[in-house]
Amino acid sequence: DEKKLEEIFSQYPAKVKRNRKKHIVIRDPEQARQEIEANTRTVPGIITNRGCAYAGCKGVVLGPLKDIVHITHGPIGCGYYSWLTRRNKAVSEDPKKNFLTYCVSTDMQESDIVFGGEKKLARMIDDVVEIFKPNAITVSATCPVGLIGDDLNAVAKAAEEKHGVPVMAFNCEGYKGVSQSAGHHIANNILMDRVIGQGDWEESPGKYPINMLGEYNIGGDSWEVERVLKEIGYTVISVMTGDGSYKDLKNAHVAELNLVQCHRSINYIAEMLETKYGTPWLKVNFIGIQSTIDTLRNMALYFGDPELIRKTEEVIARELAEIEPVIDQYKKICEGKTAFCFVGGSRGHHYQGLFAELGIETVLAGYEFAHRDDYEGREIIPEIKLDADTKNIPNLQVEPDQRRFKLKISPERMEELKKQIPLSYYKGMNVEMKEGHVIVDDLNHYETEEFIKLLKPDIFASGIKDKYIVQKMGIPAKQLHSYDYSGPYAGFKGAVKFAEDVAMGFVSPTWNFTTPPWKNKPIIEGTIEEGGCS
Ligand code: CFM
Ligand code: HCA
Repeated sequence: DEKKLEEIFSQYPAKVKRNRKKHIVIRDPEQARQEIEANTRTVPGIITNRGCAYAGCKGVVLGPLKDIVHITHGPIGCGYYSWLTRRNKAVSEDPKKNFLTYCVSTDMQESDIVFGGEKKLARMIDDVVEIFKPNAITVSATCPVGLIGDDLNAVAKAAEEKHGVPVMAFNCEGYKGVSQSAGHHIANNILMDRVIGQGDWEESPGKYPINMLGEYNIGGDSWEVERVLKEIGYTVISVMTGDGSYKDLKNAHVAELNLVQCHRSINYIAEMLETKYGTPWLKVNFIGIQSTIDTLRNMALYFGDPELIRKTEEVIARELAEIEPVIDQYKKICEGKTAFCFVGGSRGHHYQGLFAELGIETVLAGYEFAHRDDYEGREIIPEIKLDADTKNIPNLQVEPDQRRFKLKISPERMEELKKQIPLSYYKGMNVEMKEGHVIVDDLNHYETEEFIKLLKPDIFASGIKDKYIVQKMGIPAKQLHSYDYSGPYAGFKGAVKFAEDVAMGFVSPTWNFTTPPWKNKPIIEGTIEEGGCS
């Protein structure tokens, strides 16, 4: 396998080869540790699937908050191309307080770039307050704003004083980091500083209060998860940020447990909530049937109430009885196939379990922009060297809240629980991958084609940027970002929907009309000369 990898690398210039080698690991469970390089700059000229800091901040973390008007300060392109493409669904009890379908941008022109855009931004905030009366406003900076030096914070502060509405500025210029990941961190800091804890609740209105962090309600995922959680008896205080709101987030401090679905995008808030309010976080995974069951059991164990444990088992049994016969028919189609699973920062891991439940083995997986801890586990965090790109992002330090800090469980019980469930811990993706399987960080289009030729997967799961290239190679491609406009895929019913969509991908007659490259191209190439082969 190493030899075949060398062949792929041999096309690269020496410097690029040295770089890319560090981002690719062939899984060997015998080795105590296998280091992977991650969260570093993409080599210029390489076609990556990564996005920018603005995408991670405004697009991913802030965008789903429905009662806030999100202003993109910059030329129209950044706003337009981040408008509803992520499929984060939301409904509001008050239809006048759901602004997600709007695309609000200052539409900077050449004269604004030359003379500055602050006045235009201030006027836009005035208009937004007057027209929409939102619960809050965010202003996200795009690249040119940082280059010309508009002072977003000053404009936001003045507008906030003028209107009495929270106006939050995010210096998430696209170039602020090596990928979306920088934008997650920038958004996490300000949500923690300016939103969470601003509410006046001192206790939860219901039993077993939880926040769901890193769940963005793509295709309705969080609705399916909430359906089950509410059935069991949990009180969902807030979801960060799918179908979320300023109104809910400001009281997030009353939760007694924080669930972390996507570790990459929100581990900062999870940690800060633990420091500030004494609330532990639990790594959860609602993708896949067994992962959902394990997660529900872990949650029940944390609260430790026999009635909650009983109810959890009752709901699990009922849900399973409903879905098993349906999913079994799709399994028959999927059994024995292989997949590539390459997504942004957490789905590359989470979807492997669901694939396995359908009998599909993931032979290559990776993340666009996750960090080493998402691959190797949180224990390696102290070893990660902070480079200049990372140091560029402010690291918010929080202190225990004098009035509200409360240990939710005793330190002894916490230690006991940590042995059984992933409390304030994430083990990463790599330990779950089998021997010989390939882990690739920041996979690029050249490597995509080469690995497809080498490993011939039956299905390729990733995003819009490579989907069509892969399909033209004769391989069914499944978008795990937008779900190809389907979903939900989370929880019990989501697993069935996923099985149905994947099975449909395999049986589509389309594949009879395309030929994979290895079927019409010889594997060995050479020329025939008189007197023999050479
Ligand atoms: Fe987390 Fe996400 Fe993901 Fe992500 Fe994204 Fe996304 Fe993603 Mo696209 S927050 S890291 S920055 S799970 S938008 S909902 S699908 S790349 S794997
Ligand atoms: C983003 C959003 C994205 C893009 C999806 C894709 C999403 O990174 O800015 O490349 O298919 O999930 O919508 O990740």
